[in-house]
Amino acid sequence: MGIRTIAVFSEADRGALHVDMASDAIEIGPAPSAGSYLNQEAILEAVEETGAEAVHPGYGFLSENAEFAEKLEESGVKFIGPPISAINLMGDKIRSKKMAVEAGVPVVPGFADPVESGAGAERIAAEIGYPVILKASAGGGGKGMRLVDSASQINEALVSCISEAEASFGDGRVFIEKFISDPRHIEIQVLADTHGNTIHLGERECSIQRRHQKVVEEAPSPFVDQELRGEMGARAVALAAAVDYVSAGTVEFIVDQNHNFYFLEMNTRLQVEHPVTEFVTGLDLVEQMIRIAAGERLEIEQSDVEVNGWAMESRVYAEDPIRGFLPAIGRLTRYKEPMSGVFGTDKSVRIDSGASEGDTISRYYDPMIAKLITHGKTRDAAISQMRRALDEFIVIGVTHNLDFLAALMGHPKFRAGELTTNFISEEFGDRFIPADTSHPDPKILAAVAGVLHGVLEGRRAQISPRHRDGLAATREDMPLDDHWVVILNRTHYPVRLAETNGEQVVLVDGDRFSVSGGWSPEQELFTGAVNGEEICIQVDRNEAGFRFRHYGFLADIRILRPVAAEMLTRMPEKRDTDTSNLVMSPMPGLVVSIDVDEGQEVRLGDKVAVIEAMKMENQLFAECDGVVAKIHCQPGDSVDVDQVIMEFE
Ligand code: MV4
Repeated sequence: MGIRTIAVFSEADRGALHVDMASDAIEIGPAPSAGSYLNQEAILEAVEETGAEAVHPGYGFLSENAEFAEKLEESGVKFIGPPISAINLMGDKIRSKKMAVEAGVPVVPGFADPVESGAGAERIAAEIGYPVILKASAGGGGKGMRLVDSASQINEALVSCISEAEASFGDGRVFIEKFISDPRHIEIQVLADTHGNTIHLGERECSIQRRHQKVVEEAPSPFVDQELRGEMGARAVALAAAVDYVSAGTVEFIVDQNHNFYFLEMNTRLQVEHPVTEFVTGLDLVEQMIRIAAGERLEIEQSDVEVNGWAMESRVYAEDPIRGFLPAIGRLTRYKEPMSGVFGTDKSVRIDSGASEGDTISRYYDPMIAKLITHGKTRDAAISQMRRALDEFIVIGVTHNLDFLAALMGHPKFRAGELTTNFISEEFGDRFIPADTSHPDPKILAAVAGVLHGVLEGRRAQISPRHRDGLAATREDMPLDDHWVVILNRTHYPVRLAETNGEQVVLVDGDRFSVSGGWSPEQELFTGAVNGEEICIQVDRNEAGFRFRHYGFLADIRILRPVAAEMLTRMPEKRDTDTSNLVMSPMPGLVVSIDVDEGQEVRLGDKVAVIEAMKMENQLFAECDGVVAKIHCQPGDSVDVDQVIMEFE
C-alpha cells in the first residue's frame, strides 16, 4: 500500500521477523509483555517519537483495550479498529447478549441478567433445564465459565464463578444459559466502513480446539450451506449495524447438531484465523481495516462477495503433544518452511510466521511458531495440500505439534467434516504419541526406502578403490546387488529396484511402484512422486536404515540383505525390545540430578532427571504415568547415549 510501517518490539524480540519486515522498528521494553506489548505509555511514546498516524493493534495484547484506543484518539492518532463504544459494549457479555436480542440475533436460551443468589440461579436453571453454564459477563474466550449438571452443584458453582470473576476482571456479574452440548464453533467475519456500509465475508469454522486454544480453522464450514450462511451472515450484519460497528469484526456463534445457531460473543479485532477468509474471498482484511480507518468507503457490496474453494489453517505450536501439549521453549536450530522446495510455484500455500532459523521460542509469549494456510478447489484438496505442506515443514530444536496436525488431517472423521468443539479430546484424549503402526500405505514407504537405500549403495560402490582398502576394491568389481528387505513395523517387505531410467521402478513384495524425485544423502527431505502421487517425507538416517516422518507417523525402517533379514527372523525374539519403561540418556553426558526415588509414583511430564552435555542442562521427563522401579545412576555419573538411567514398573 506504500505506507511506511514501524514495528514495536520487546527486548526478547530484537531479532523477530516482524522487526525485519517493517520499514522501521522501535524497542518498547523488556520481555515480559506487561512492560512492553501491554505497556500503553511506551507504545504512545513510540507513536510520538516516530510521528505515526495510525496504530494497528494486531490480535491479543491491546487489540480489544478500549482505554488504549481512547488514549490514541486523544493524541490525534487513528486506532485501526472499531469505535471505543463497540469495544466496550462487546466486552460486556451481558450487554452484548441483550443487544443481540434487540437486533433479532438468536441467543442461547437463558437469562440475560446477572444472577445473584443460588436460589435465583436454581430457579432459572429449573426453567431452562440442566445442564446449564454460568458465564462471567466480563469473561469471554472460555474464561470464567462453569458447567453445572444438576441443582445440587449450582450454588457452589455460582459462588466460585462470581468470586473468580471479581478477582480476574473486577466485575462479579455472572449470567446463566442452557449448555449446548457438542456444538460447533462457527463465526462470521464482518466488515463495516464509516459510511454505514456493513457486509459479511461468510463463515469460518473453528471447532478444532483444545482448552479454548484454536488449532485448525477453515473457511467455509462443511456444516454450513448457502441458506444457513445467508441467515447467519444477515444476523451478524444486523448486530454490527446495531452497535454502529466499524472495521473488521467477528460474530461468534455456536451451532448445535440440528443447525440451530446461537450468538456467543463478538470479537472486536482482527482474528488470528483471518487468513482462511482472505484465501477464499481474495480480500486482504488488514488492507480493508486500514482503508476503513482512513475513511474510505468499502469498494464492494454484499453481492460482490464470493467464496472460492476451501481454505484450511493449522497453527504450528511450540508444544509437546507427548507431554499433554505442554508449551515448549528452545532455539530453532533448524527451521524450514514448506514451499521452498519443488512445490514452491503455486499459490495454494501461505505461511504467516514470526520466527526464522536460529530464533528462540521463549516462555514470555504465546507458543505459536507459525500459521500454515492452504487452499484448494475443494475441502479434500485443501487438506491434501496441508498434509503435504506439513510433511515438508522442518522444525528442529523446539518440540512442536506438526505430527499431531498431520494426524488430525488424516483422521477419518475430520476428513468427513464431522467436527465438534470436543473433537480433539474425544478422538485423541489429552496427549498424542506419533507411531509407526497403522500408516495407511506402508508399501509406499518401503518403496521410497528402497530408492533411498539404492542411492546410498550406489554412492558406496562409486567410492574409488584407491581410497578404500583391498576389501572395497574387490567389492567394486561385484555387480550391484539391488535386492533388499525393508522392515517396517515388524513386517518384512522384499524390495527390488527393477530399473533406473529417469524414473525408478521398485517392486515391493511383488507390487510395482514408480518413484520419481531426487534425493541425496545430505537431504532431510525426500520430495517426489510415487505412482504419480506427490509425496514428501522427512528423512533421518541412522545405522539400521531410516526414520521417516510422513502424515504424522514416525516410521523406523531397517534395510537388510535378504540373507540377513532371514537370519533375523530365525533369531529368538530379543528379550526386551520394549524400552517404553526405561528412561535412557538422550546423549553422552553427566548426570546432574536424579529427581525421583525408587518406588515413587510419577505422572506423565514429571521431571525425573537432569543430564548435562556440552554445558547444557537437559531435563528428562516421564513419558507416562508410572512407578519408579529401579534407578541405575547417581548424580555425578557419566552416561553414554541410550544408557539406562532408570526403569519404571
Ligand atoms: C457455551 C457452550 C455451550 N453452551 N455456551 C467457550 C468460549 C466462549 N466463547 C463460550 N464458550 C462456550 N459457550 C453455551 N451456552 C460451549 C462453549 C465452548 C466452546 C465454544 C466455542 C469454541 C470452543 C468451545 C469449547 C468449549 C466450550
